[in-house]
Amino acid sequence: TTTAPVTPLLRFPEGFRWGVATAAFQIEGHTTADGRGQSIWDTFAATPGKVLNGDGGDPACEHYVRYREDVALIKSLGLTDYRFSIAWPRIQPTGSGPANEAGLDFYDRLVDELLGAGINPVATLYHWDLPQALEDAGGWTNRETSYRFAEYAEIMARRLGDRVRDWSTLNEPWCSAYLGYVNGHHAPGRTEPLAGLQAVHHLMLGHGLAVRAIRDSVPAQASPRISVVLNLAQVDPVGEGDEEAVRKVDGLSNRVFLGPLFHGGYPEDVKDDTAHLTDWSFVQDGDEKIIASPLDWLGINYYTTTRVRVLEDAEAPTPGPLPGLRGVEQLPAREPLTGIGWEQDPSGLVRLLTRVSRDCPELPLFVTENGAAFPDTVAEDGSIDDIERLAYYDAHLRAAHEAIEQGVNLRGYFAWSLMDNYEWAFGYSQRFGLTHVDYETQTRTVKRSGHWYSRVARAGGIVPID
Ligand code: GBH
Repeated sequence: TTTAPVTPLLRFPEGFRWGVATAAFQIEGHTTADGRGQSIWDTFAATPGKVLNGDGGDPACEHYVRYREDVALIKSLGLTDYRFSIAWPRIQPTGSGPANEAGLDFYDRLVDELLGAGINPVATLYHWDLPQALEDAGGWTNRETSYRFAEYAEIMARRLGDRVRDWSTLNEPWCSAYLGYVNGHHAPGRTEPLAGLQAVHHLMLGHGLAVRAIRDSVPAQASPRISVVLNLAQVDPVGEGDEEAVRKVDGLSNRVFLGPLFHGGYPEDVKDDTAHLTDWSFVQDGDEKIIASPLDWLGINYYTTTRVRVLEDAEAPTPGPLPGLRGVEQLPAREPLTGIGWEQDPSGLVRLLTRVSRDCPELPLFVTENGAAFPDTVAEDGSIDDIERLAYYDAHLRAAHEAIEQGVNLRGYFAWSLMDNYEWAFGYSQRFGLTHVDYETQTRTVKRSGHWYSRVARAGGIVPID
């Protein structure tokens, strides 16, 4: 399905990694197989009104039984890396206690299949599927969850650490904390601003504990490369005088994570901005040191951009997911939009990468997700001509290249996603895949964007749109 490599228009550095990403709940299906426990997303999806059309984690892409075919697909695209997540409830059905062998065995087989195909596995431990039993005990608002997460990390490092080198602890703690506990758009669907800040801290504490657990538990010969994946926001001011709005939104979106990871602790201005909600006494002595455990790389997920301005009334609450935010107006998305309604701004990726690079000069960076949803049309001959998605990838890869030229230490790029899948609160209505999935037949068909991305990966750089 792919043609011979061509000379790229824009060449990426030697050794640049070309990957695709997925997440367990979005692709696996078979949600009750082999002793898998219930996750907060099973509960949420089964709650009327939470997910479009009441869609749940079945069938998804039935990857749980089709993983061999999916690995072969990744191989056929000529990609170097596959970023996937492990479903905690398959490993510990209630979030604590002994591991479920059948669950471990699935990821064992997946990793072996990848290695056999010459694809580097990049494993994420937590992509939002918290065991429901832990949520029943308070979820990420409960400090105990951080310790449970580290135990789970240890189980996985012991089991896969001889073969998996690249680990991410959390995917997008911003989403877990703010969509899960502040605006309730994601599981567990709570709407308590204070809970959102507690969740931030317990996610980050869990991250730090997990980093240590992985380093302590992998086999002696293994040298793990450990990371966290953040959906950092590119925040721009509407005009002069709006810097204060940028500071606040950047604080709650970005620096609340980057601060304890790389700069010695939670930013004072973020604590001040949220003082009406909490005195941050949930942060205990020593926690910030644990969160600062050294990382080998940072994953950044980028989709869109945000413009903000100050409100005259600095105390006026700003509706939305950022806990306790006041005095800020977020502007509506501008054209061109993707099919899910998010603004397209490739230049925002350059600004974001150069900023993080200035912030953390030595740190290797990866774009761990980037992509676009559009409604696809399957032609008579079965082909999918998704030129809008292809153009989105082309523009964002050019942006990534531009960032590298500006000195950013960008080591790889993962498209979201390998295939159409369960898009959370949007159910199966939004398609992000380089590969089309027919949910009736489970047939995978590589789209025009997927064929193009395959040529990009083989060429080691951007190739013409044919
Ligand atoms: C990622 O989330 C997830 O990791 C992945 O599982 C998911 O499928 C993928 O992206 C696509 O959604 O409300 O208009 O201001 C990304 C979540 C998307 C959250 C952009 C913030 C802001 C858009 N982020 N969103 S808007």
